[in-house]
Amino acid sequence: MNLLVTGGAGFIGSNFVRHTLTENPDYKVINFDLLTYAGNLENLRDVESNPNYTFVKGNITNRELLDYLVKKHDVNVIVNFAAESHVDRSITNPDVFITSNVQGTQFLLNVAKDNNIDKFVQVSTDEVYGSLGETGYFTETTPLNPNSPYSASKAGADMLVQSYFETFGMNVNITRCSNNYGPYHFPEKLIPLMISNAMEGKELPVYGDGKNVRDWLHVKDHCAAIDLVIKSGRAGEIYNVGGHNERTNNEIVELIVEKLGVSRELIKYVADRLGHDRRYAIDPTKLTDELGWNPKYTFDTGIEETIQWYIDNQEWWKNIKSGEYQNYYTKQYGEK
Ligand code: NAD
Ligand code: TDX
Repeated sequence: MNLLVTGGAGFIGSNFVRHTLTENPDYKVINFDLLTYAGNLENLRDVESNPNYTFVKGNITNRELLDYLVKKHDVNVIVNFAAESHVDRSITNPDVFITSNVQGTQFLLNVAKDNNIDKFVQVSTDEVYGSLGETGYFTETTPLNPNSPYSASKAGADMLVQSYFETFGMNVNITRCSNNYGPYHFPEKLIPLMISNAMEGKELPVYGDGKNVRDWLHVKDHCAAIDLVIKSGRAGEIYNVGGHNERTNNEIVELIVEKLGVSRELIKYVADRLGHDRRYAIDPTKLTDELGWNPKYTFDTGIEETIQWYIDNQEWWKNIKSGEYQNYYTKQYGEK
């Protein structure tokens, strides 16, 4: 199998590239990534000399380059991770979310269609379903109801993917996963932001009342789910991915404070995110029943391992935090 993985230098993509090269030694992986602020080749230092791995820098809106690569490497499967992924950035600068997430997906779909690719997997998100009340779960038939420019762009992409199944009979799958955590998570997102800030003795900014709920899944369990969908997902189907690990943001931040042994005084309640979704929770029954997927990590072991990874890999996140990130941080949180 020759896999074109787009966005493979980001958080989930890099974990997926590593997973694939390890679990499927007969696959070839072409990692195609623009290396935006979120793309980082340091995430893949350990695999770069693997003969089954190739990296190409490029934009998923570059049809000619994609077409050339698909032909050159005889690609049979495309997995699309490439996207602008941070909700807060989509509130301050939505334009690039439409270009990369919507238009980029459509360009990729066309390249896949023109080259008769065997399968196209779109890595989507539970955020396309919008927000839940205190009870209930998102299933694959929950209507799309996105609330942020980010989730709206992902929902738009999902609809394009489905349209290529209905209109052109392309073999597509969409995965909609809940919040991931784990190694190489960019420190703008809640968990790595709180771990790294706590280690630096910085304030821990909690939006609103901190009672918003997210459903956390270890990134390696997500990668295993995508692997299964590539191998056995039924054409045209959507698969929700989640491990029933709901936590309020307050619980997450308090856990990090406790595990790192820092002062609770660092926790600071700040202005709420605009359009802040209250609760996400995934029902993964279809993935479990049809494809036999089950998460391997409990949240307790996963978060313990993740905190330890950030303790052991301070150079990785300090490099990120010392660059352009500082401008972002000051704009977002009003301090350095
Ligand atoms: P990330 O921001 O860490 O990585 C995104 C990667 O895509 C980066 O390497 C970036 O350089 C690349 N990229 C961005 N625009 C590109 C373009 N135009 N052309 C080529 N490459 C481009 O994001 P992530 O958290 O790893 O998320 C990956 C995917 O998974 C996204 O599609 C996201 O919507 C989805 N997702 C994320 C989560 C989560 O909790 N992080 C949950 C469910 C789904
Ligand atoms: O500084 C913060 N303070 C805070 O209270 C940040 C960055 C976040 N939060 C809150 C907002 C959310 O309720 O924490 C929660 C999680 O926030 P993020 O880490 O930004 O994740 P979220 O908005 O839930 O989106 C994530 O999950 C779904 C990913 O970033 C998306 O790419 C994915 O689709």
